[in-house]
Amino acid sequence: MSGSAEPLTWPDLDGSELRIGIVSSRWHSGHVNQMVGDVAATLGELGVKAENLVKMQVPGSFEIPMAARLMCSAQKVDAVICLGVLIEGETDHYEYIASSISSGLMDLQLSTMVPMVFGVLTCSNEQQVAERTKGTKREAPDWARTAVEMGMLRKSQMGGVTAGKKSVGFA
Ligand code: DLZ
Repeated sequence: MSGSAEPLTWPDLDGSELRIGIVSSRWHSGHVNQMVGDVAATLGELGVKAENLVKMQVPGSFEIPMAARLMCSAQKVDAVICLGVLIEGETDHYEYIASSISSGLMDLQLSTMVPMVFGVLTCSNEQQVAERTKGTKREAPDWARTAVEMGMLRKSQMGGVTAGKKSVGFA
C-alpha cells in the first residue's frame, strides 16, 4: 500500500494450506468486482488453491459483517476478506454504515478468532475510488497478503488439537 514513506514489508507467505473467504457487496459493483479479481489473483500467487477460495455476495456494505459471520460459521475459513465501496455524499448513512462495519468486523474477528480483512473503501468521490482500486494506491493485493499472513498466524496458534504452538518465522 502506498501513502507512507516506507513501504510495508511482508514475511514469506504461503497460502497453500489456507481456506480464505471473500465477502463482497454489489453497490459500486464495477469497483468492487475489480477488487475481488485483484484479491483472488494475489491469493493465487501466494499459493491459495482455487477450491479453497469461498465467495459470498451481499447487496450493500452494511450486510458484509453478517455474511462474514455466516462465512465463519459455515465455511471453516482461516480468514475473511471483506470488500465494499462507500462513497460519501451518496448516503446520509455514510458515517453510520462505515463505523458499524468497522466495529462489526473488529468484534467479529475477536469473538470468532477468524481474522477479518477490512477492504471496505470509504471515499469522497469516484476518482478517489479509482485511485485506490486501479491506480498507484491500489490496495487489494495488500489485503490478500494480510489475509494470508493472519491466516498463517491463526493456523500456527490454533491448528490441530495436538499441534504445538509453532513459530511462523516473523514474530
Ligand atoms: C443505501 C446505500 C447507499 C445510499 N449507499 C451505499 C454505498 O455507497 N455503498 C454500499 O456498499 N451500500 C450503500 N447503500 C446500501 C447499504 O449498505 C445497505 O445495503 C442498505 O442500507 C440495506 O441494509
